[in-house]
Amino acid sequence: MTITFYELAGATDALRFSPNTWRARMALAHKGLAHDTELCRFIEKDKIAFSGQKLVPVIRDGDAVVCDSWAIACYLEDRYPDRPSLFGCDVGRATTRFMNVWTSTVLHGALARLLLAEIHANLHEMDKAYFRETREKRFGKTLEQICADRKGNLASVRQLLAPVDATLGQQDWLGGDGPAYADYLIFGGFQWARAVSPDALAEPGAPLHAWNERMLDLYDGLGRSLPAKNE
Ligand SMILES: N[C@@H](CCC(=O)N[C@@H](CS)C(=O)NCC(=O)O)C(=O)O
Repeated sequence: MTITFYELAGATDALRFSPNTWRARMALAHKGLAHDTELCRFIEKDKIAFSGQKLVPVIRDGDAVVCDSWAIACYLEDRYPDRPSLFGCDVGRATTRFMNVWTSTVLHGALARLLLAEIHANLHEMDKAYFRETREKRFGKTLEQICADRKGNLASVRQLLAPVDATLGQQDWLGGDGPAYADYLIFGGFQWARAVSPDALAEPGAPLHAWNERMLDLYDGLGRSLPAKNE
């Protein structure tokens, strides 16, 4: 039985910019699970109505419907225990849960201030009005105001990533000897930026930069299937 994976795309089908769906896509690849992909744009909520909510990623695996990237990672780990582990052990799952909350709130919040205007420019026409309206309501400012201080916003993201860079100076992967879900959490943010931003999040020569190149090489270069804006 094949898993169906529901995810977002932008102006083109190849423009899979969503950080949360990248987490799930990398988790599926880590587990070596074949899947079909169904693309939805923001306003195509009817395509995921069966899940009872309005956000992606969603997976359907036989009778199971799972939404939310963290719930999907935990589902895959528990449903496919004989495949490579995403967390290593229960302590690994518990500490990775902290990273899930940190990336989803602190890191993604800072990345949103850096990227929102560029995301808007790279959306499918059908999504542009919806995206502008919902994000401007959320932030209480126009997209242009949110993203006005581009240099400052990039500096804030780099400052937040400094401890990640320091960690990767001591070990090749956040998962230790090999990639794990902790790596996919940070990588989701990098893919979000790769899709739309001319700025590189990591400075050339930094451990974080070398790590991102290793991440892009995983699973036959899965991450590189997303065209980069800054190459
Ligand atoms: N906590 C959820 C967040 C999911 C989420 O915010 N997904 C975004 C794409 S990255 C979405 O579907 N947005 C649709 C919308 O804003 O209408 C997760 O980690 O899966």
